[in-house]
Parts: sequence; C-alpha cells; structure tokens
Amino acid sequence: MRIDIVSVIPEILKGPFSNSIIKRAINKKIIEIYLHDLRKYGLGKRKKVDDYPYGGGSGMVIRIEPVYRCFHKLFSERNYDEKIFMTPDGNIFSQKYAYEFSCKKNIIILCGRYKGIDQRIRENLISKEISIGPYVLSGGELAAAVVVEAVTRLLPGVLNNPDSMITDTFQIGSIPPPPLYTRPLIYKGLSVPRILLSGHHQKIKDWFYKKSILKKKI
Ligand code: 6GU
Repeated sequence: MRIDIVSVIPEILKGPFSNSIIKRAINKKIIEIYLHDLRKYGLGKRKKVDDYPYGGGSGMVIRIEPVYRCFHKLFSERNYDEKIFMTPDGNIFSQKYAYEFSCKKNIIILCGRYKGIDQRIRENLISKEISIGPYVLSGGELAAAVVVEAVTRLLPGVLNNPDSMITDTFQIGSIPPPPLYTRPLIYKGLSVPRILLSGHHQKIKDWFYKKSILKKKI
C-alpha cells in the first residue's frame, strides 16, 4: 500500500512514522509513505499557499492552486483509490474506516491548516472527509498520523502476532480485552488473581470471558 500525505508542515509527521509499527511496516516494504510539502507548490517567490476569505471573516484559507498542482502531479503518476481530507468537521474515523482504507492500493491524505481550505478543493479533489474526534486540533497532521497507524497495523505481515489483532478492543463485533497481568506475582501487596496461576485452562478462559463482558460498555 502507498500513502501520500500533503501538508504545510510535513515535519510533524516524521516522528510518528520513524518508530515502532509504522517504521517496521516501511522496512518490510508493506507500506510506502511519502510526505509532500504543500509550500513547494505555493504561489510566487514566497510560495504562498493561503489567502484571505472572500466575504470577510477572520483567519486564512488554503488556496486551490497549490493543492491542485500537487494532486495532479501525483495523479499523473498513479491512480488513487481514496483522496482524504483531514478536517474537524469530517466523518468520525472508526475501525470500520481503518479496514476500508487498509484494502486500498494508493491513498492521498490532505492535512488542513489555518481556518480551512477553499471549498472547491473539497468538492472537486477529495473523496472522503475525516475527523478523528469531536475536538479541534491546529492542523490535520496528528489526525493523519492516527489514521495511518490504525490502517498500517491491519496490513498483512505488519503485526508479528495476528492473533493479538483479532482480540484487540475495538475489532468490530468483539468484546473488550480482559484485564492483563504479568510479573511480579505480588508488588507492594498487590497480587495477581490466583485463578490465572491455577493451570485450569477452561476455568481461565471462562474467567477472562467474564471479565471482558463486565468491561463492555452498553
Ligand atoms: Cl482531522 N483536523 C483538525 N484540525 N482537528 C481535528 C481533526 C482533524 N480531527 C479532530 N480534530
């Protein structure tokens, strides 16, 4: 899978992509991630990407030309199955979207900044508008990192133990994971439930199931 991310501050995304799961997926060549600096496609000597809103109002708006140029350069190189705009007023991201995106070959993610972007970009260059929750961030970069992480871990070969993916909390239709314990057996008087040391596999399974059900929010 290939993901192209377009942003005015692509540096924000370098950290999240150079560690852990995503780094491993890149090294294994399961995913390719390319960061594009929108400013490179900006106007004039100062590489301007934003302007004042028509009709007045505070804040700056991202202009269509830089986005159009950047997108069309990429469109000329390959087909994109999804063109996602990260925005606080988009559809709330969920595991369902993570699955959907993980089945695509090429996707572009455009990160918003400033007050917003020209509506013509949203209506003509974008196929999905996504938010990661009901709160406002200064830009879509961290939200894009969340989407990429959720998608990457679903790609075959990324997780060492696919079984752990199946039992993850938010896998659709599953119950939450039970409480987990590891060594030491007792720490400052806090001990691990004895049942887990009993060796009774069926009883342990039943106990885990009961604890999971109890955690489920209805
Ligand atoms: Cl995608 N962008 C911004 N700026 N804020 C957000 C968001 C996205 N999702 C939740 N808050």
